[in-house]
Amino acid sequence: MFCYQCQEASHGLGCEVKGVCGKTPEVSALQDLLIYQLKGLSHYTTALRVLKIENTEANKFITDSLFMTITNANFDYSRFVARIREGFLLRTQLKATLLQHNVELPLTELLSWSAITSVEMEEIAQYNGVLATENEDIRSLRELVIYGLKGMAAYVEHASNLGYADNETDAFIQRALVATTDDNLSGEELTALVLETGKMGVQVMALLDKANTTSYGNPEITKVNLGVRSNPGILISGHDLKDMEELLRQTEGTGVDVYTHSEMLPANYYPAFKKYTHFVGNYGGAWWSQVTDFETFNGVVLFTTNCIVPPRKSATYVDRVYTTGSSGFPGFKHIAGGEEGKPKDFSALIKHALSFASPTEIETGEIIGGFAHAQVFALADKIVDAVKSGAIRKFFVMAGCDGRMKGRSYYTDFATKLPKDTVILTAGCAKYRYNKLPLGDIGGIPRVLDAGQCNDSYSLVMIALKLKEVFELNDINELPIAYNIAWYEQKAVIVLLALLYLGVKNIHLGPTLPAFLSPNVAKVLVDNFGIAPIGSVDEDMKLFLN
Ligand code: SF4
Ligand code: SF3
Repeated sequence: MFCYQCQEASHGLGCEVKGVCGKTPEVSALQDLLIYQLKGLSHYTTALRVLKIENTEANKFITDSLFMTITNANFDYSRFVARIREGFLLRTQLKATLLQHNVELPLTELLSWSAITSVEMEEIAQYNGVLATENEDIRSLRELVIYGLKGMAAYVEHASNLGYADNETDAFIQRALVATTDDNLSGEELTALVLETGKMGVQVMALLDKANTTSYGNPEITKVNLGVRSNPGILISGHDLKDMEELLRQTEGTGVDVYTHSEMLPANYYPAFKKYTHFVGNYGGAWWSQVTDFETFNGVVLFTTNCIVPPRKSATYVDRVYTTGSSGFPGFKHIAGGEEGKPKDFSALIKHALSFASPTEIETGEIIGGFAHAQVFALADKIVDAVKSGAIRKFFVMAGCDGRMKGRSYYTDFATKLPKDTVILTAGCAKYRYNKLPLGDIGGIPRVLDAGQCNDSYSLVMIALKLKEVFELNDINELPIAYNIAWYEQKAVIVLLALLYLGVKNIHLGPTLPAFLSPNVAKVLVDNFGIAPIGSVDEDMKLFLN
């Protein structure tokens, strides 16, 4: 196997024996093969699009499959085998439609390979993974695009679950996948594609923002309870708000309480979810703390997306964990999507939840969040006054991901050491490094403003653009905003590309730079965008504040 798509890539280079994330070489091979298959399918869908034929089934297959290969989303070998088999059927169908229009694509290996058994699949994967591209710069650019597409696909899936779709995104994703198979594209052309990926990233995040806020209202300032009640509970994790809605609806009146974990915390900020009296609050920390949080939670857990951590051998919670959507893990029960137009059926896990004790309290108190764009715009006058009077000296965008790596204590230390006249703007699970610290407020404005999930980084961009307008600046980089972003998986990649597309410069990225950036590609990012790795807290603090 070879995988270097996330921040945990072994030795900062890539996982070759087994994923640090727990991904087996067999699952890694099938994920590679699925991506290879998606590239082939995209050749067909792109050719069909020239004939003005849109295949919605293929669009969904491609985005959902990309999502399945995101770090920590799906570890289930059998789901990938089934998926690839489905892909073959789809390919036959797409090919037939093209033939009906007298179009036949040349049958290259990419468009004609087949495998019947899973062993054959693994064999074919050996030659078609990441390392199949020999030139390290071209490989780096191709993978940078693909990881951006994976992140984008996740957001597309969430929006589509709420009924918001946009064919332009599908067309782009598939065109970009095709481009990663084109040996004639130069480094410059691929670099342009990287930026175009960022542009589409902005569009997709805007679509998801619209889907979320139209469906559930604008997030509002909310004090989220961290304690527990005495009913049995269901802990919902991941990012899918449609699943959140369904779970709340179906648990109402059953005697089961609902708590959020990790990236589902921002669900607490939405008006439409607040009306449920059995929605208690948030339990535990960021995704990697699940290995202890799930033990003490006692009840049923539902993963709607990443990040799943393979349970330890001693884990007692395995039989009470469920997955749905693109997520999966062998040994966890999977709840498939409802039939066309029908909601998912969570009755089995609700019944299961009733057989457990209530959660063990691991903390008490509240955390505050809900500072997405509409809420911050409502406070704009107050914030602008605070900046003008000097009460707020600088904003620090510290969005992104959290992770297990020891060096991530940097972000806790950084947040702690920031001067009291600075404000942190955050989104994504990175916030767990400092969202429970007593950092206080500036004239009633909390010093940590949490906009929501990683996709809500879009809100942070909206806020920056609003401030640029209010202060009548020409360039977003003239604002008193510094970017100190933490990354882990591919959703952070699309967020980063989106920021680059919007012209944000001098982003500091940590805790380590991506292994998939070759020295030359990293140099392009440094030279053109001023991207830099993090240093020590004290050095960085000095740098940012001068
Ligand atoms: Fe390694 Fe990350 Fe790939 Fe897992 S996803 S195999 S940790 S690089
Ligand atoms: Fe976190 Fe996995 Fe990226 Fe949505 S839950 S930000 S790491």
